[in-house]
Amino acid sequence: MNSKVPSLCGVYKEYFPIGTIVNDELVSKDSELITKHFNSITPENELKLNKIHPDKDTFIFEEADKLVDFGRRNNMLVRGHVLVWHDHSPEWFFTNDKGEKVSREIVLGRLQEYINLVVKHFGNNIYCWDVVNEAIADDNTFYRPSKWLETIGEEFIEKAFIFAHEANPDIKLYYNDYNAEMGEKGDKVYSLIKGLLSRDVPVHGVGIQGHYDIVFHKPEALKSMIERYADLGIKLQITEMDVSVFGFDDRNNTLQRPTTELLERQAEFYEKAFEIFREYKSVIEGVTIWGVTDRYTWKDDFPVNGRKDWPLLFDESGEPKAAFNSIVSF
Ligand code: 9MR
Repeated sequence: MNSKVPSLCGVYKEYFPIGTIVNDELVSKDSELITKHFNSITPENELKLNKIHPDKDTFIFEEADKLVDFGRRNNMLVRGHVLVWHDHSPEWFFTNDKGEKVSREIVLGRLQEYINLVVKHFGNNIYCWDVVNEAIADDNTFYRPSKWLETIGEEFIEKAFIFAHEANPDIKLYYNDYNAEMGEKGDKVYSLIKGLLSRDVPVHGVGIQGHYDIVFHKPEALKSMIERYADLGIKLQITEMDVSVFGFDDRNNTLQRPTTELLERQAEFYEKAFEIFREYKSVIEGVTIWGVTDRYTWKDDFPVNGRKDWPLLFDESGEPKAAFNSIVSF
């Protein structure tokens, strides 16, 4: 590893923690990069409901425990992702042994039990949780359709926060979503949070996922979003940042290597966004990048399987990219 490369989280020591995702493979292949540059981690998938509680009688904590322990041993903060999500919510949660739908009360009871068990299991080793993820719709309806909404109604959101707070009042509780800073979806997320706060629901922060691309997104949009939430007195984290070199619906691209021009545009995006994050350090409690090197990113399978993308700060061999340099020199 190049010792001349500054530590990213070292550079940001006076600003906010800098995070990345971890999973088994990343920890075994990239632990040097992770421990040098990041002081916060988010298990990528291991804390999701279907991973921890895939069926009624099975609980699997081992995978998540290993990752949380990796964070603890390296003095890192650990973010918990995620307690309630429309995705990865196993069918058994909503049905009985015969496969018939169960009542609202039963689902609420199961949710409370689940949140209580998981939040207590990790205790203060997880300092903040994404309690509810992506509950707001992308279209012109308000809530995203989900089993949670269908069985419990919109109250599932506040109930989840209340259950998590009851399980451990010490930890920070976040609502997490993508495009939460933009357009009509941003307005809906804002009004959801405002409503929760007005009813004294224990929500402490908004996670702006930050899945950007150099075609559609503009870093400047972040400014007004940050100010808006700051006025509510709530904290923010950028929880899943990456910057695709393609437009989000660009399915057909067959580029073998990213061009210098694309990498420079990407670097400019990161530079401007981080300039804004630094300016608002009093509101921003952390910035997490959704990946370590371009060798592994969920964007390789989105929007279509196998289309390579290069959205992160380090290239496939672990060398810092222009994007990295643009956020450590200011
Ligand atoms: O990066 C995650 C990928 O490995 C999983 O297959 C996928 C489904 O569980 O989730 C990805 O992470 C998502 C995160 O949990 C929530 N926001 C969107 C992220 C990218 O899809």
